[in-house]
Amino acid sequence: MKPRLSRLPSMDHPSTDFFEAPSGALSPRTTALAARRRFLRQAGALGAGATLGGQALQALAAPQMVTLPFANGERELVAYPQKRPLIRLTARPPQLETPYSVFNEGVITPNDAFFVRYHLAGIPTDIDPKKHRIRVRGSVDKPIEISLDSLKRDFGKPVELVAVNQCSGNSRGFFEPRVGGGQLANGAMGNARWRGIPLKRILEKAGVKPTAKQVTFEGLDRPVIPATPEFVKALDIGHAMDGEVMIAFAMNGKDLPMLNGFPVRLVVPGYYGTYWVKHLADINVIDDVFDGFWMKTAYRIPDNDCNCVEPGKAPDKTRPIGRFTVRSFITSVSDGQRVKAGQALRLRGIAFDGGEGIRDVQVSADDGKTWQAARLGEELSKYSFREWTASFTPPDAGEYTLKVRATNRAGVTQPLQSLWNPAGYLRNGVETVRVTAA
Ligand SMILES: Nc1nc2c(c(=O)[nH]1)N[C@H]1C(S)=C(S)[C@@H](COP(=O)(O)O)O[C@H]1N2
Ligand SMILES: [Mo]
Repeated sequence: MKPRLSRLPSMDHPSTDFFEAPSGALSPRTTALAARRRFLRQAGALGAGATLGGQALQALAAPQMVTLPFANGERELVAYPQKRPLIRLTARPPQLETPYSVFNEGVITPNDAFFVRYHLAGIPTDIDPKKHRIRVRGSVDKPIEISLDSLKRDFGKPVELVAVNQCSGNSRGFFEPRVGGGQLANGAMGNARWRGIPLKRILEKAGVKPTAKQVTFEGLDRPVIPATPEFVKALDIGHAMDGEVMIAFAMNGKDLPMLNGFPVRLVVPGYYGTYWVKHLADINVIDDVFDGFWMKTAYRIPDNDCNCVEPGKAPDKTRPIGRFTVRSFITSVSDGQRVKAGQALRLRGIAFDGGEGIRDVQVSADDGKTWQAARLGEELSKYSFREWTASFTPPDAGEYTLKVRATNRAGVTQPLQSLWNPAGYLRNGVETVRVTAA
């Protein structure tokens, strides 16, 4: 079937905010405008364009482009503050993908290469960490407000965990038939060492009432028109209290980059990035199931065994998205690469899942007819990218179709073909790379 954009609704699309008139005039927080400009001014072509009369400057430095491997995959590479040039999906709000080659450089994604996803155009650009507070309220014995200093000082020894953050819509651009929403390649994922305080300790300090059912989370970003729902996410109380969900204040040993949630964000190991609320400022314990837009309407998957539907169909029933599917990638060779016949080719890549941990990775060099076990690297945590390596010597000249397939410790394996759902979530079919030996 010819790729086409389906008319079905998608839930991870750039919000309506993105299509509005330029910021500032419409922003409810006009005081933030100056700071925003200052921030955006550093943002290469974008900021310069916004403040200095962009045409002249843009003519001086034509933006670097990349082409993602699907129709309409042309993107600009743009360097935002604290970031190296990343693949820009949208400018307002900023949505940036990590170039795929970064995943071959190591198992940890550097902060300056880590992807960025926002829904609302009113993003914070200037936060005073001394003034930031995390408010804990709702169905608790004692509402509290926590400063950054207090978070680091009064809640016990910080914990560290290496965990993948991946957008629900990662790899959406590869769906066929195509689906609406941000057309992402494989760069809306990253793996970092997060440091922070377990959410459990904070909720315990406030004293969760026995009637509590869920906890909601909100950051500092805001819609720029009242019709756009604020970005609020919810976790079940048992999940929020599991001791693993973390309020992180550091990423790979440094403060969080502004665009990744400075000064604090939620880390929800094994769960899609939508729950990893950035610039966390409000925690509300509630006695019912939260029915805000980003839980009740958006970020939902078919509620059946495969979490899939026949292409073009709408699911009968949906539920909120949860844990990552099992995935693996070949990072050391790229599609179309020329290699030497009779010479060992080193294959390397990464695998991860929603928290069972990776049990094994298999590679095929004959389009999936036969498979060999890859060697697994160190397990930094069951939530981390796991490195794998293998070697393949193309016996003759010709084309070889390489595939990689991971299985997690629950025995769940990637499907050979990706399953379909209208929002383009959960993609995890076996990845293929073709090389030509000569
Ligand atoms: N405050 C806030 N937090 C947010 C979002 C947002 O729009 N606002 N988007 C979420 C989504 S959908 C994803 S995929 C992750 C992305 O995290 P990153 O931008 O640090 O890569 O942030 C999550 N946290
Ligand atoms: Mo996301």
